[in-house]
Amino acid sequence: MAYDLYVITDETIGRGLSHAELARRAVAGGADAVQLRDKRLSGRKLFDAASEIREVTHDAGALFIVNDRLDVALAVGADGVHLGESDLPIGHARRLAPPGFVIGASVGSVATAVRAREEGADYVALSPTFATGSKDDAGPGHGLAVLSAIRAAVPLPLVAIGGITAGNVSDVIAAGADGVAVISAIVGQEDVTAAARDLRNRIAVAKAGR
Ligand code: TZP
Ligand code: MG
Repeated sequence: MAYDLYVITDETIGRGLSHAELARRAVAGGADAVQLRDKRLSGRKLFDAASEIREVTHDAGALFIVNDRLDVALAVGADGVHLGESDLPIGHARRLAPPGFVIGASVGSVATAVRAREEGADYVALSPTFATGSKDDAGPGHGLAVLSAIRAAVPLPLVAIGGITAGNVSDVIAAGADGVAVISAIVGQEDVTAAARDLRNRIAVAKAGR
């Protein structure tokens, strides 16, 4: 499972593009994973958007993760769900999910990352790694020292989320992240595909130099 470039769709940042169109442009630029995230949508509207993205990611061979909603993820045949502290407990989601279904967890420390693994998470995301304007309640960034500490303590794929840009992605990879999850650095750019391709290349170069 590759999480190198993990793009989160957000229509409020996406310059008028739909979730599915953002996903289409992101995977055209090499995104390995796409997460549908929309706190505004009803279950039905989220299901409709998720169904469209399911097709896009399936055709591209990219991973598809739904934020918050295990029910929607299961209903559309997504690859997984991303859960935070205010969502379903990981262990309960695990018991409802079929074998091979990916459960990702937002964490903010080594202790919460260790717990997420014990409960059955498949990857952990340090949230937020840096301060971000894309999530109202994100709080201050935890920073690269916490990222590296989680890397050393938790043998799971580690994703950095929050405030990742073309300017800092190399440092994030060097600090031990397996991948980066981004909104504004890709979804907020005029050319989503070119921005994805650029970030993907920077990640590959940084990994080669580790
Ligand atoms: N979860 C933690 S930070 C964040 C989410 C969804 C927002 C990331 O957006 P950006 O624009 O890449 O900082
Ligand atoms: Mg959540």
